[in-house]
Amino acid sequence: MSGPPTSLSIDDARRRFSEEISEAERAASTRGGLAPADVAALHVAWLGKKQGVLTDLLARLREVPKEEKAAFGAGVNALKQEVEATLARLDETAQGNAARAREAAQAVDVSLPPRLPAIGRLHPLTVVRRRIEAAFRARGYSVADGPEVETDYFNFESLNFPQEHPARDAVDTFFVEDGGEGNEKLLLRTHTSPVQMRTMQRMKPPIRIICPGRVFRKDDIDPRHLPVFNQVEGLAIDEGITFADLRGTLAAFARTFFSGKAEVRFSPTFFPFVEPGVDVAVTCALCSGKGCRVCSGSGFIEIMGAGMVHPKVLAAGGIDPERYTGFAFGMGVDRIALLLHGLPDLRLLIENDLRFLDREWVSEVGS
Ligand code: 2U9
Repeated sequence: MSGPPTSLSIDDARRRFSEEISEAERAASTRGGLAPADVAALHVAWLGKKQGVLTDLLARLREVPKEEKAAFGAGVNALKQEVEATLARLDETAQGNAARAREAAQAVDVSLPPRLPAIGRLHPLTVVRRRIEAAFRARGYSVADGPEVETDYFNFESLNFPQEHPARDAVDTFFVEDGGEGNEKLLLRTHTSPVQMRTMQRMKPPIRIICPGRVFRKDDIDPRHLPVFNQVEGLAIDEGITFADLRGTLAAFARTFFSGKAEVRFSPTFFPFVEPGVDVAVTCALCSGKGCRVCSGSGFIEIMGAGMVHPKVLAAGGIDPERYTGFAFGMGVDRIALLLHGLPDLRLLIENDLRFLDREWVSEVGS
């Protein structure tokens, strides 16, 4: 707009009005059409009491020669009515445009994917424990559970630990309370073996169970030791079970859990609750047995202990050692997670650092 066209004739003003409307409509076309404010601005410019074009035209009536006054006045009034009618129509359109714009701004896009809550993921220890459980469940084992606070009897005595065994000392074991005169010592279980003993006392053979759970030992914390860690132990008892069954079972587990080509290697060792006892090494999952830094070049990694259940332990479990035999094994879940994922430090598993926990811990090994 180029200033108020005060010197215009009525026809010029009419032309000018339609030009200004076209101009305003063009300018508004990219933002969804005329807005109520555009129409209000035209209203002020054309019909405004102070400087509106039509008010000015009417004011010029004074300057018009007497004989033309009537025609001029009628002409201005006719134009004023046209302007009012046009602006009223445009205002209606503009109100409609505004309503549509408001609706569009409030519209919900139902096709947008939802913002999902952060639900977290399984802890690497849970992933490893569940895979161990699945490997044994597939071979007919069931999962047994038991108390974390145990008696000396179930944790040591019934498992053939001699009275003077160092593990029975307060240096190695967390004792909960003395129990007082005549009462049994209570302690935090140092292995899940008491679960097997309790199961033996409750059930008749055949028994095939695995016992996952937390265990407690008074170890100083370092990259390879935590005072609270996780084990899975297992027990199979039936008539005629031999060391060959132990070997076959653990070899099958190694092939399921680590790799179809994994082999097991046994070396003799001693545990009070088994005879003979063995340390069990499995083909290194990282180098497939070629030898690497993790397996110290040997191609094998020790991940389990095992053995044939000691006759005294069978007897303590109420099972006739003349009729039944069995094997048992145990492994540390934390240590296996450490090996599988190449973790430098066990403490990563318990520090709850989300940068560590927010990774996908589904093992690629043997899956
Ligand atoms: C009963 C009879 C026998 C369970 C066994 C091991 C060998 C063993 C260790 C592996 C690493 C513990 O986590 S670890 O430090 N376990 O070497 N455990 S045989 O033997 C049993 C258990 C219960 C009634």
